[in-house]
Amino acid sequence: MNPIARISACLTLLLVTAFAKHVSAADLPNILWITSEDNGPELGCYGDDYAITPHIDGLAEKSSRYLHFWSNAPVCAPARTTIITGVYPPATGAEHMRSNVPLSPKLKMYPQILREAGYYCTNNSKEDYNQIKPGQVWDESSRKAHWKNRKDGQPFFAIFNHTISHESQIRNKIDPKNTIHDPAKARVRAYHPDTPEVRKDWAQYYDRLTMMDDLVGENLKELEDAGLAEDTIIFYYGDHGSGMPRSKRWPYNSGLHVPLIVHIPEKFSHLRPKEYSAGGTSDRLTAFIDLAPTLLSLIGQKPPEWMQGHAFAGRFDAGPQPFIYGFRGRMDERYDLLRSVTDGRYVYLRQYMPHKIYGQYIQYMFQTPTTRVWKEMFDAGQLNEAQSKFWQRKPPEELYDLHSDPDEVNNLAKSPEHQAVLKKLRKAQRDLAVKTRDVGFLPEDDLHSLAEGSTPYDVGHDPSKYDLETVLTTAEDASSLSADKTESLVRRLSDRNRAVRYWAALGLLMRGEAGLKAGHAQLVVALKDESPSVRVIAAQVLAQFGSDADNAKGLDVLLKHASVESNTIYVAMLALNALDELDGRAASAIDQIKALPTKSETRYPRMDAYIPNLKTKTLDDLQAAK
Ligand SMILES: [Ca+2]
Ligand SMILES: [Ca+2]
Repeated sequence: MNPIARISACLTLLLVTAFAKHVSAADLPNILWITSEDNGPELGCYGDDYAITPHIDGLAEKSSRYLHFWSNAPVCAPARTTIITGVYPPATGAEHMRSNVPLSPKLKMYPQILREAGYYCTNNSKEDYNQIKPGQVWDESSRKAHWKNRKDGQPFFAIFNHTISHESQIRNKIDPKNTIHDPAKARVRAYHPDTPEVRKDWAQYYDRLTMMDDLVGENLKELEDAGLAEDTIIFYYGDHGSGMPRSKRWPYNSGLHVPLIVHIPEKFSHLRPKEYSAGGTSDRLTAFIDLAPTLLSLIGQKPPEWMQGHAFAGRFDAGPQPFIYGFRGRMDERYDLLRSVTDGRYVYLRQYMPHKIYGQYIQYMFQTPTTRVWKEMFDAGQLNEAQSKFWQRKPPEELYDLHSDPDEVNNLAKSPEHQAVLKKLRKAQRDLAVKTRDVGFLPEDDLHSLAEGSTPYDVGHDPSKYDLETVLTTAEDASSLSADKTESLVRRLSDRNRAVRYWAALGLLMRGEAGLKAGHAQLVVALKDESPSVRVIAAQVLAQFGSDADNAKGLDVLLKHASVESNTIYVAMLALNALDELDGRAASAIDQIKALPTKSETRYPRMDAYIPNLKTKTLDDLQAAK
């Protein structure tokens, strides 16, 4: 070999070695995520004097604490689904609590990408994803999953999720030795009544947070004892707001704002975001949608184009963003649809189903004493305006100023001096729906029938199958409640797009007697629509607001669609919700409702309780009224 060739070969070898060293396992950070269930920033380090959380506070002292971090969804499964895919569940059809939707082959779950990069990935242990896993996602996902089981020298990504703070733990029996918070000193939120039951639930919630904090302390100690503290990036966060009613399940700040503490040790200081300082805060707007891209950025990988969030640390830090977003679809057995957005100070909500009350009866939610006493006091006329709102119908738009109104009870949507910020946030919310191809505007049954042989995400991204702009505009016109739109909604009952017809029928339902009067003839025709969702909504309008003859026609259609044996579960849930909303106007059908099946041959994993719950509540109301 001549000298030049020899030098060149040496250089190549050096470069290869240097590159290999650059990506070697030893240089990749371990990443530990400690997460806790159903808790907002009710922690000492977030300035909550009532909270006793020394371990998390200690972690915050050497980390960066995020002031505006949203979980995107206010409830477990859709929130966790956002994280695992890095795609908004409204774009993948996985927004409904709960569901079981196939993942587009164009997408991956982020641990698959980490594992390809050499990481040992463990989840201990809750998954609760609304998307079906595409093959192996974790090296281990179980109560035994632990970074300790990795191969020598292998970098790890490990999650430990603490369920001790979950909604169910607020209302169960607690060991007296753990009841350390005095209910008399709890802060009762402006939307709740101030009663002993409500104070007790808030106090037990804080007791559970202290117990959760001890477990976080154990996770941190374990890491230190293994000598890994300087090699490991740590995230601590809550999975959505507190399990108290109107936090969990509601995409207000009270349901979406969660703590996020990020510790990046000195060894990886090059991965810290600009504003990082130990013991300091970050006022960047960040959310669950950003977690997967941030993880990839921290291990030096460019996040794929299909991920819909922004890395907020690491090599591909995308910089500060102007907004963060929230959403709510079906909650257990109850349909609803709304979207929210904040710029950090103002929170905007767009209600697409304003005819439904906020506090629709969800069997699981009503197990909490606060929910029950709150509803009883409303029924007895004992609540003030802010406390009553949860049991009433919704306005199409809401706007809250977190500076002057942290409990979000003073709606500024009609305030003249807030119209500029309202318009800004309204546009941001709409822009996101268009940009991410939100398929939440399709009835759940249509979503799945359209996606047969494909996936909801792929349907949503195919303009020939989903005319988002037209459907969204109809949903906006319907839910605006504006009388000016009634006539055009009647016309759209015969549109060729079935989702447009669905929103047209819903728009008439939202307008009650006026809707029926304007579209009576077209609603009768719609009882034979090719779309079962359109048939059900048209039947509800007739049965709820029509003459006795209309009522009989409507009930007949609803009862046929409420059978889960002869319809999909989505159609059956829609029809049962309609029957429940009819109350006394369904009284003549009580025996037929009793005879409705609760099981079908088709399996719907994760949804077993919903049909029985709907049937029970519908019949309980009818019996009580007798
Ligand atoms: Ca949760
Ligand atoms: Ca009812």
